[in-house]
Amino acid sequence: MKMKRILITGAAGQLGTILRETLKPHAEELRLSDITEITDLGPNESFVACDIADGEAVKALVEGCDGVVHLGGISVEKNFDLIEAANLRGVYNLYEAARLHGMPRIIFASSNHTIGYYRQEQRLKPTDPFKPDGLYGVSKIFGEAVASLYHDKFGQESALVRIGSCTPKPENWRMLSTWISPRDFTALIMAAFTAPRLGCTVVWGQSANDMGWWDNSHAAFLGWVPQDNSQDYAEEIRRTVPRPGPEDSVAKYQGGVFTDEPIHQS
Ligand code: NAI
Ligand code: 15L
Repeated sequence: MKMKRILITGAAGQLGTILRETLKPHAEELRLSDITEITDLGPNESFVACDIADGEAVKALVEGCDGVVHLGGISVEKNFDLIEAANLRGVYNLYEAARLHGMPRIIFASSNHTIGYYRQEQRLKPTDPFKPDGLYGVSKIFGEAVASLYHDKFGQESALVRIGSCTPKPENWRMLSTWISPRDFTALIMAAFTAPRLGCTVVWGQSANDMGWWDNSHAAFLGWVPQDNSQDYAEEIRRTVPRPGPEDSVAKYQGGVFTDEPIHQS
């Protein structure tokens, strides 16, 4: 099924740049938005400059879209003021705008940093308690909570994708567990947009990695079956990337080096 218009917020970023290409065949139009201008627009792309902290601007942005991929915001650990504007106000503005404009399904780019303080030996289900590794992770928990509220109160459907690490291929030892390929992420987005029922569902954003930590069996009803496996790159990583020591945070905690971050001051 081809969608009419998919909105991608944060479209100028790392993931947005990848998904612009992979989502192109699935929509008549991609509405790209960011605070950073995108100038290399393709034939089925349009660009709308928008700070997601600006509620009125977000309302105009969402109008006429039948699906939203919400990537915009702060994507690493930063001070609270920055996170508050982009990730807290931003996600609230998006859900208010969606409520006003027919409740298009939202794919919310949540993160493994909602649970980053779990040890790597642990295996997690979506119902396990949060263990954020910083204010960034806390902001993604807030986003998940807003999505849950708007689902229960208004019926807004969302996929809360706790993305591990989305890159063309895994780049280090930790990513052998956290990696999701762009192909699998794109298929997940389209499954969430097209499934007869989405509800408000947490999905671990991971490929079918032999070394994965997270159980996605609860989300089988979406019909998403990831095709890629970091194992295909394991030998290359063992050969080219030095193995971290067992006491290094990157080998100890699921959130890796994010657990080493201080609370940044404004
Ligand atoms: P990124 O930092 O490359 O892109 C984020 C984009 O959001 C940037 O283009 C930035 O200009 C834009 N942005 C920042 N503040 C904004 C605001 N106030 N209004 C509008 N746009 C704003 O991040 P990346 O890697 O592309 O990640 C995309 C999303 O996925 C983020 O929400 C991130 O938290 C989440 N995520 C990404 C993972 C990954 O592996 N890349 C893993 C887990 C979560
Ligand atoms: C994230 O949430 C970040 O946005 C991304 O830049 C990566 O650091 C990723 O998690 C990760 O944990 O690998």
